[in-house]
Amino acid sequence: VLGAVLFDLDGVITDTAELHYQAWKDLADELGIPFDREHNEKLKGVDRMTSLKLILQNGDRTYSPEEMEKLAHSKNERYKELLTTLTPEALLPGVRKLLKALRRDGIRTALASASRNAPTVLDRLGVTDLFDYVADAGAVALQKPDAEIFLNAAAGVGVHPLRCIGIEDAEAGVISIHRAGMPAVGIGTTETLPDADHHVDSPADLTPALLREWMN
Ligand code: B16
Ligand code: MG
Repeated sequence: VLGAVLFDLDGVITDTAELHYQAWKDLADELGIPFDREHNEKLKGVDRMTSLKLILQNGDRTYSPEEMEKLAHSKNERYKELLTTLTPEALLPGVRKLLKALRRDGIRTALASASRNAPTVLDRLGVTDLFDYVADAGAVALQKPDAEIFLNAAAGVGVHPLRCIGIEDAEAGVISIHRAGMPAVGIGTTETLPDADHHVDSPADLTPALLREWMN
């Protein structure tokens, strides 16, 4: 029986990847490090400090932990500036409808995002009150593909992991869902997300009935 649906944020609820890209690109340009959209794909679902390390790898010098903290901070300030441009129009198609339908059916909803800015993003999109719980990415010790964030989200809504289903657009997130013992719905294809149990092009293709069916 389906008790809760656990959502990833970027690529599932909205496409913040483009804003992350612009913020990282500004930083990489300042440092004279090559960085493009293709490289940005590798940062999806990856936490802030790990993303920074992946970018700095393409530079020709090393950075102290203090310098890296500063760089991560400066990227985040830029990202937060860009977040002020976000409006409910940036919600991916079908998301609000799905969240409302789940609520009507008494199915709990939680967010399992690696982003520490997730609460701000939900506010800007106007969907904060449609989530029963938002996992705190800052309190998670082990990032995706570890199970921790999805287990934390399940605990937050008080539903046993075996009664939860996860929705992801990144392979690391799909693995994370599986490690938490849940079926994984991939927003993508069998090529981009080979491990997902079910694939859809967009959240608009999802209904409570379909998600219930996939629990069995
Ligand atoms: P922040 P998700 C992830 O969100 C993004 O995909 C990833 O690109 C980003 O670096 C990460 O959040 C951390 O974000 O810097 O805001 O804490 O896909 O897990 O919702
Ligand atoms: Mg994602």
